[in-house]
Amino acid sequence: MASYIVEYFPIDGLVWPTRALLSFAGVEYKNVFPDWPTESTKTPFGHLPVLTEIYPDGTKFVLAESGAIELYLAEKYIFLPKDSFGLEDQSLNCFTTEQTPTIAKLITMAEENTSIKKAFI
Ligand SMILES: N[C@@H](CCC(=O)N[C@@H](CS)C(=O)NCC(=O)O)C(=O)O
Repeated sequence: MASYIVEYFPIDGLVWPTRALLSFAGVEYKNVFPDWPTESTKTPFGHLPVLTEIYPDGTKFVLAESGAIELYLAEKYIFLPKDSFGLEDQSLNCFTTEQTPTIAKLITMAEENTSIKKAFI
């Protein structure tokens, strides 16, 4: 069975669904908090979260973008309904996807403002 590294900041932010999916799946994962922004160039798009899947033979698969990570894990660990790409699910998906940039902006604000940061943690 694969194990995982979840790279993000030490807050829930955009990554809580990923951590929740990994917990629900009952798989082993480790949270890693990169030294930011120094390590940003090591990520696929200069942002977090990044998921690394590590197979028993040591090979790795790296995936960025919270939505892609969530869909990958949800599909892999069978949390998606049969009609997961149908009208009803994609209608919900359009709302959650729309909120992602807003949440990312709030997190950037929180990084710059201690009182906002306290509200997140
Ligand atoms: N579309 C990306 C957005 C990622 C994103 O903006 N992440 C923020 C944190 S929530 C980040 O890495 N901020 C630090 C930076 O951009 O330097 C996703 O959904 O994963």
